[in-house]
Amino acid sequence: MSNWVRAHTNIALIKYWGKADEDLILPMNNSLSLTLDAFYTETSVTFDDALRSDELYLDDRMQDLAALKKVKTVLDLVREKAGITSKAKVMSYNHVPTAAGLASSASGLAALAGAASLAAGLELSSEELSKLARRGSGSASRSIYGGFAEWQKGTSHETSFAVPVDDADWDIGMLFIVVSDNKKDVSSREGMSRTVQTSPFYQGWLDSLDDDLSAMKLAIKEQDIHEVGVIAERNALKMHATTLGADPPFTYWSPDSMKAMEAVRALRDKGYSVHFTMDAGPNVKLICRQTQLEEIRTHLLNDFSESQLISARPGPGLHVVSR
Ligand code: 2P0
Repeated sequence: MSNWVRAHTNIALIKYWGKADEDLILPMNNSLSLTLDAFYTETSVTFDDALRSDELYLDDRMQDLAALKKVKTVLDLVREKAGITSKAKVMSYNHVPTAAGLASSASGLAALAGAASLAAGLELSSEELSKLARRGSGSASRSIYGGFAEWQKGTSHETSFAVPVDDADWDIGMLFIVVSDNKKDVSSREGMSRTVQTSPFYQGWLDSLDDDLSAMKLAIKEQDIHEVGVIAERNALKMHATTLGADPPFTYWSPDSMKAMEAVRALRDKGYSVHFTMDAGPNVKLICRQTQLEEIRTHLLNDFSESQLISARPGPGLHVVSR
């Protein structure tokens, strides 16, 4: 039997930004995402009495202790649940179309939660897997499911997990514009923590979320690509605005991010229903009709190269694969 588990990455349309509990990874707000076919991680875990410490191999390269930190949190929880004391060897492969820094902790930690629980003989429900993945990385809680998923913030480990919203079996797609980044990184973990603690705009972000979330759920139910895009774009811009108010201030935008945003606005002027979202980095992700992905990509080739433009469609949830 194969012990390889695959999880696909997800992009939030209503963003997770800020923790109420940094140890348990309880978020300040609910978030809602679309899982995509284009990027995924495959992972296997082997518990082995002969190992003296946990080992993590990413794309066949052994990782250091810093990279092992999130992984160890998930492994420890699985060991505790299953009554296992042995250390683990974790093998993980990221599948991304370009070497463009799109490797995601969402797919990585979701695949790990699946692979570690499988190796330990635990038969966990999707809800339990979502909680386990969350402890590694918040956004991973949503990658347990295909299509649209909502991470319900909860107030404790037991009540904070994602649930499926819609299988996204309709005319929606995403297009990634991969742009260069010459700036020093602020990790999302550091960025959200600094924003919660110091940005006077953070409360405004929180106050606007219920409206965005309920409008988004209605737009998904009605399969309204225009409204989904409008709400996702305004939600992302509000999230990014909070970082400018932080102390010290920071932004994830690069000049090329703004060039990509302008290209999206120009496509709208041509009549396309296309909007953008951005995460803790300079890449811009377009939300549009799946049936117009290629047409939109062709327009964007005027401003960006082939390798900068990656089309994505809704993808599946966590599943076992043979390798
Ligand atoms: C999201 N991001 O909802 C938001 C939008 C980035 C911007 O989830 O600290 O890597 O491991 O819980 O999950 C990135 O945060 O952070 C993220 P941790 P994670 O997709």
